[in-house]
Amino acid sequence: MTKTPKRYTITAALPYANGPVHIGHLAGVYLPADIYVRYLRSQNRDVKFVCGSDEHGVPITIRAKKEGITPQQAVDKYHVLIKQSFEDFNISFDIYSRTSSDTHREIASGFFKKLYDEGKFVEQTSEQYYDEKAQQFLADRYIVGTCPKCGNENAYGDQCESCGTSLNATDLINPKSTLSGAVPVMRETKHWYLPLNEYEPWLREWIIDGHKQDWKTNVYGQCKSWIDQGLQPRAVTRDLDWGVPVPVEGAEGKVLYVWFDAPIGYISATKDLTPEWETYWKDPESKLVHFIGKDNIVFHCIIFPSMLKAHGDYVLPDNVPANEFLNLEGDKISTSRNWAVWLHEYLQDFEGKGDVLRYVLCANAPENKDNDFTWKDFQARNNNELLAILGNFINRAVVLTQKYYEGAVPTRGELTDYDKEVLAQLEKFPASIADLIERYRFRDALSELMNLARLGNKYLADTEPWKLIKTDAERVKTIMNIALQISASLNILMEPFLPTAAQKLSNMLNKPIGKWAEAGAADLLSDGHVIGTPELMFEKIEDAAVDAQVQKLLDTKKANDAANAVVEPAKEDITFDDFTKMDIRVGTILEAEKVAKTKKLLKLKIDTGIDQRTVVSGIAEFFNPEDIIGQQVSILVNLAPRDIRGITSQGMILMAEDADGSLAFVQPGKKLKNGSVVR
Ligand code: B3M
Ligand code: ZN
Repeated sequence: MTKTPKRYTITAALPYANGPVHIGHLAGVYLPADIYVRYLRSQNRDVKFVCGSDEHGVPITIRAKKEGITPQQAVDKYHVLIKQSFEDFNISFDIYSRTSSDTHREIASGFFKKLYDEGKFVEQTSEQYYDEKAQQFLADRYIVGTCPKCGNENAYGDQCESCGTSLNATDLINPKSTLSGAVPVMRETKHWYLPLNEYEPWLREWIIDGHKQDWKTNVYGQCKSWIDQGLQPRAVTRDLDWGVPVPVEGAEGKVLYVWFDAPIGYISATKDLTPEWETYWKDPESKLVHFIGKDNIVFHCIIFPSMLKAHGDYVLPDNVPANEFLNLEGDKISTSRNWAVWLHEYLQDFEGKGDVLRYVLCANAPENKDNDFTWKDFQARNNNELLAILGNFINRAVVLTQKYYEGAVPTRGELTDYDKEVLAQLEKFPASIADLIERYRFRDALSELMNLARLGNKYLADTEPWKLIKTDAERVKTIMNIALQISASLNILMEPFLPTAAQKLSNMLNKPIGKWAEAGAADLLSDGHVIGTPELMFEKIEDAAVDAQVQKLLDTKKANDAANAVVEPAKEDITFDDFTKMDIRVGTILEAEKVAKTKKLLKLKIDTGIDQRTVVSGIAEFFNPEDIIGQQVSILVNLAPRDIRGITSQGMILMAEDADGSLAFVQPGKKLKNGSVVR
């Protein structure tokens, strides 16, 4: 057995304060981190859980520009929104700080200054991409191009988000400014570089030799391949006006690279939290764990550790349990395409159901591979698992106790072999769940928790106290006592995953949520203890609720398609005579009805001013017959009559087709006399 660390420093990636957070963030980073921390607290471990907004870098200035506000206004706006979302989902940070704080500026500056003074950087003047139109150097997301590693055409100047590789802007093929679209020119500028190549032997030893066993294969594999490919010096300063100023002479107008300052934000957040911050970061007996998404692996496993190593005072991460990505209904989550379930919107639509999302995202977490979130799965997991397994068991235990014993926990009589077997199984759950959590296998841990609820359900289904009550009331006391003990253990073990539901259960059992070490015991609830009133822990989610969410996504897709639709190319020229051959008039729809056994056809009667005639039109999918009667339309009256489904159609109504394929009438801008000529 490994020794229990003296204390834990747990970090969750600092989200850029450039937009709200979505289910991908929650599933990938904040939920697993929160489960881990809540578990540690239940084990009475000394733990600090730190996070905050990442408020520097190009992602912020780009957002501000898009919204026509200052970077400061942008981070102020999103910091508040993000912080609130985390609170609403019970992510239990000990502090949620921000990198624009004074503490952070001080710590980040000091960090840089120490490395600078000790000659840990290489100062180098080189040619960098510059946008002459925008009069700016093009760092990071200000420049995109093709990734030399994987061919992704939208790789940033510092990283390709497709393959995760960290890049220098000069690595990009066909670089383009995202500020003006211009092809950049080269211009000289001076920067400070962290010579990662010098840290290669050490990284090799620390990661490749040292963490092969305990780091996740996806994390270890990425690190190994980068190290094997050879590491390059990495610039840690930028020519930008938003960020922590570079604290040395001759660096006017330059700031720290956001990926230099942001991870230091973990340290400054800890300083804002506690005067003992240094113990959490400097004492070798502190276990540092970074929860992140896979696109951040290089920064947390290679670059930040090299910075920490260069600094010398700090501990290194013990583990970096990065997750893969969560997709949404088969498509990559994307802020720019609005393809996401935003946390604040979820709670507007599913009030009080934060735990349901926590459950679904953990049960389906992208721990080892990318995974897909679907609303059908969300509904099924709520109805068939949370409600049918966990909720059902608790409900039976609590309701029957109220009914038979007015809420007082009955005394157990002699135990059958089956009772003993169930209690023996119960006793093993805390250790098996703990073991999985300690190894960052939260999905499996949750499924093990549900197995305990299953055990409870099976016990009740097998013993049928509701039948036995008529024939053997003494036996029922034993059964209900055991069911209640299982409930009490569930209460402790579920808390890291489902904190709100756990609080509800605690109220129902009239007992504060105990600590992990107590769970599994057969006597958590003493004889005669009076439990509280039953309430429903979970509610059924109806089809209509998830259908509405799917519809919302379909609408998004439609809007995206329309925005991206390409306009049909122009047809060949025709002569004026060609045009005048067409006799187009304004007419009024007098009658409209569906053509039987067809989906698309309407039979219309039109007053063309010349006559009243029948036209068959393929517009039934877009209009109700009763809605269009009385409308004026344009009609081509000299089109040769055609037989459509046994009806003679005399002419054609002019329609315009929208990007999404929907149709609209081409109508006069004011009411005209029927028969007016269109030319
Ligand atoms: N803000 C990137 C991101 O939100 C970055 C993480 C910083 S962690 C120090 O994906
Ligand atoms: Zn790539």
